[in-house]
Amino acid sequence: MFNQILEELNSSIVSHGGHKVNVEKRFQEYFSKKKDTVIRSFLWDVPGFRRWRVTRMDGGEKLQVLNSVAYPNYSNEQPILGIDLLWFEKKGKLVAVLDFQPLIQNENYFMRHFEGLKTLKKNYPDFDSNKEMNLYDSQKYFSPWVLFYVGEGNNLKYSLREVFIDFLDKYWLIHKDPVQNYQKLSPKKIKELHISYDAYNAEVDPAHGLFKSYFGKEWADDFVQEFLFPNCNNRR
Ligand code: BLA
Repeated sequence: MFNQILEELNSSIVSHGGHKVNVEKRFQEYFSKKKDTVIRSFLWDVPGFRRWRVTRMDGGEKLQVLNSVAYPNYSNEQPILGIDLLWFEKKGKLVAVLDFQPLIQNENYFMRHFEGLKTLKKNYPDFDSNKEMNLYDSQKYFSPWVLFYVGEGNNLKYSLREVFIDFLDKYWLIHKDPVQNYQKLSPKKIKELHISYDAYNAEVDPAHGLFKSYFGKEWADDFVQEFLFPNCNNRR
């Protein structure tokens, strides 16, 4: 279900000057103990970003995942791009979360970066499951306009691919045209917030339990701490 969306993501990154960089061997591709599931990860070097990671998990009709996080440079206070798409084909259940993940919950900050996402939220009213967020704290690194769908995947009103393309386009817009006329966060502060983003997510991400069951505890621990959220141990 997500191959096409992954291709859209890759070509969008390339068209913005990105190129693939090497991923450590043990995280590039890893098979489950039963060999029926594979997880592959990619890293991109993209102008304006300090890290852009992409993970695709293929567990057949049990579970498909496309997950990506893009961290802007520490000199840029714009939100972190967060994408988490899960398709449980057997159950017919889709979980789709697309957000500009805010570094702080502040009106002025929202005004600087969220006009585009606000528009999308109006255009896709079905992506409104915010209230059901129970694993994460919706006040921590989620925006009030997070596009969040949980439910039947087969009769979604819109094409997920179109929503995805729209979403990415809006993110590139804030990247190219940052609003200048407000006080910005300092690079030092941005770095601290990126570090606490990783620390928080390494702690709560439901992926960890899932990875443990498929790939074993040791690999799961390493993958979460060293690949997904490598800044998680940098807290002083
Ligand atoms: C939910 N994400 C989930 C769930 C799983 C994953 C298993 C629970 C699904 C369910 O409801 O049954 C899985 N997360 C993954 C995987 C990876 C991962 C496999 O990181 C890594 C490859 N999660 C993110 C990002 C966002 C995010 C970047 O990683 C933000 C856009 C959001 N995932 C997110 C949210 C939920 C979720 C909001 C719903 C959880 C809740 O109800 O609080």
